[in-house]
Order: sequence, then structure tokens, then C-alpha cells
Amino acid sequence: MKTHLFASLCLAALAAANLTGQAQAAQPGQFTMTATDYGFVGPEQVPSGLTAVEVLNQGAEVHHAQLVRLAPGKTPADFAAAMKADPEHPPTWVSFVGGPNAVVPGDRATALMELQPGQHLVLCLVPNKAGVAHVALGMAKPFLVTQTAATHLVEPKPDVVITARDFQFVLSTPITAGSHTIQLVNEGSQAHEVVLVKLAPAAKAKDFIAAFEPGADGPPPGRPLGGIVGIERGTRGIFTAMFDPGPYALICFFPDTKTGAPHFAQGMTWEFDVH
Ligand SMILES: [Cu+2]
Repeated sequence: MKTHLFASLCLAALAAANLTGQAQAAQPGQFTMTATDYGFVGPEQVPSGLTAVEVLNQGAEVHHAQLVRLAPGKTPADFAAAMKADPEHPPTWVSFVGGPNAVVPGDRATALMELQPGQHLVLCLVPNKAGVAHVALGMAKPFLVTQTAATHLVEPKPDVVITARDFQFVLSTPITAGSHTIQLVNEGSQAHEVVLVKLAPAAKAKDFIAAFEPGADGPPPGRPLGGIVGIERGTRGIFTAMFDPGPYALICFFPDTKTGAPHFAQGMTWEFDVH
């Protein structure tokens, strides 16, 4: 969710992640990454194709599951070394391929993503109270997406489409009370994400954002309900959410390619009321 994504301690994080994961392969179409403070437990191998990616938060802090794909020939060690050399910028050979966005402790969220074969990592980019991204504290786990002939999943038809542009969200239709299947489509020039937040009464998106700034005190005035973590331009993902009446916000925390400033600082938030 936050901007310190490419912190320099990835190397240690990756080494720790390798020790905790059991060698296991997921069935086609679905897998879960369990998030703790600070690590991921999940499959070592995942079949390619349309996949429901779940994050289960068993930690005490907010977590998400950002999937990234490395270019052919690149390894998790290469990624860690690149982050150490330049913590502010992701290497150009990394693709952001989505995943389920942030949930509070005890919650889970799912994102339907099209996975392509290759070496991947799952990262948590949410910062702790000191402003250190969880990825630098151990939340980076390698996994391999293997070539698979077919997946049994059929992409559901969304009833709401959120289009991400530089730098705004555009909704295809107002969101009403009840359950919705929501597609995020990135039509911008850089990667974007959407965090869905149920705001506390009278709270604004900026109040929720401020609670994740370094040194912020107290719980955020709102509850993150998932969404889609960073996806490259021209790509998409689907999530479902249940809407009770009240105020909500969509927020993009993804850092600008050039400046590193989070997209919300360039206006990439959207507030709405569900009636
Ligand atoms: Cu964005």
C-alpha cells in the first residue's frame, strides 16, 4: 500500500522466507498466501491461468499480497540485490501482477488474476508504524508459476468496472448496497492499485491515509476491505466485496514511477456513499 516498497532489507527477507515455506504445489485455479507479522506461508508452485489468489491475514497489522513476476532468467536473489542497490525504484524486469489488497487482522480477501508462467514473489508493501515497508521485515516469498494447459475458472462478468487512469478512478456505475463483482482495469501509463476502504462516519480518504504515515497514532478511521494490488498498464483483475450503507473510499498508494510519490498525492482517491 505504501511507498517505501523497495526497501533495502529484501535480501534478509528473502532468506527468511525460504526457510519457512514448505515445498508444496497448489491446485489449478486457487491458492492462499497466509500473512503474518512478518512473513508469508503458501505454495512454492502455482499453475498458470486464471487464479483466485487469497490473502489470509493472521498477523496483528494490515497486510496485502502483491504478486510480482520476474523476467526470464532473473531470480529472487537478483531482485533482492537490485532492491538493495536502488531501494527507490523497482528493476525494469519486474512486472506487478496484482493480488488481493489490504485486510485487517483476521480477515481475508481474494483477487482473480491471470497468472503467467515464471518466477514470482509475493510482497507486502504496507508500512509499519515506523514507516518501514513489511517487505523489508520479511514479507517477501518466492513462488513459481508453472505452465498449465487450462484452468477450470471462467472469468465472471463484473457488474462494476473501476478504470484506473493517471491519476484517478472512474467507476462505470455508482456502487449500491449489496455484493458486487468489481473489475479493476488499468488504462494508465504506469502501474496502479485499488484499496477499498469502508470509512468511519465523517472520515475522509485523507484521514485513512494519514493513519499509515510514520509516527501516526491510533487505529485508522476505516477498515480496508481488499481490492487489487498493483497491476501494470493494460491489465486487469477482479474482486468481490459486500457493501453496507455508509461512506467508502478507493485509494491508490502506488508510487509514481518518476518521483516515488504515492498516487493518492496526485489525486488518486475516490470517495462515495452507499445508500
Ligand atoms: Cu495509481
